[in-house]
Amino acid sequence: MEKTFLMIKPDGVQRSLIGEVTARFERKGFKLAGAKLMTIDRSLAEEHYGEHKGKPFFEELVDFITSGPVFAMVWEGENVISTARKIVGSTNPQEAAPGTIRGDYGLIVGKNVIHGSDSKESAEREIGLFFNSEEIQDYTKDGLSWVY
Ligand code: RTP
Ligand code: MG
Repeated sequence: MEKTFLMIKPDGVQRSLIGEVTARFERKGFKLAGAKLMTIDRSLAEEHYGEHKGKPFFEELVDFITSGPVFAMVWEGENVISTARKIVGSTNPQEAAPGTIRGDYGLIVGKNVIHGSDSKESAEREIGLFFNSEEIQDYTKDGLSWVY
């Protein structure tokens, strides 16, 4: 099953949005396969955002993403990579549609609450950067005959 990497950025953790954000993916029906609160060091930040190296906002982006704890997650489901990007919304919260995470909670592009992998290749790369295989859970939700 397809997996994606989602990460609540330091602004989202500071604003106590972990519950609000994770609830949206749970309600949608996706499955949480891994999660941890962690602080990213500079080298991991530079590797994660390597595609943006040299851009004018790169230093600010690395400063921000290493400024406090993030909540890193792996989510699983059919077509989860592109569907999660729709749930996340446009990069600039001022352009993100209401109903998306960035549209509902974000204010400025540099502090846009959450990261989501943008392709299958990015998802695999980012999951590998942030999680060991033992930290990814493989489980099913069948057999819940006591939930209705
Ligand atoms: P992300 O990687 O964090 O999920 O965001 P994204 O795909 O929607 O956007 P991306 O182009 O990958 O940009 C990465 C992050 O860099 C910051 N940014 N600042 N000041 C600017 O013009 C600017 N452009 C991008 C944003 O925080 C964006 O999420
Ligand atoms: Mg991106």
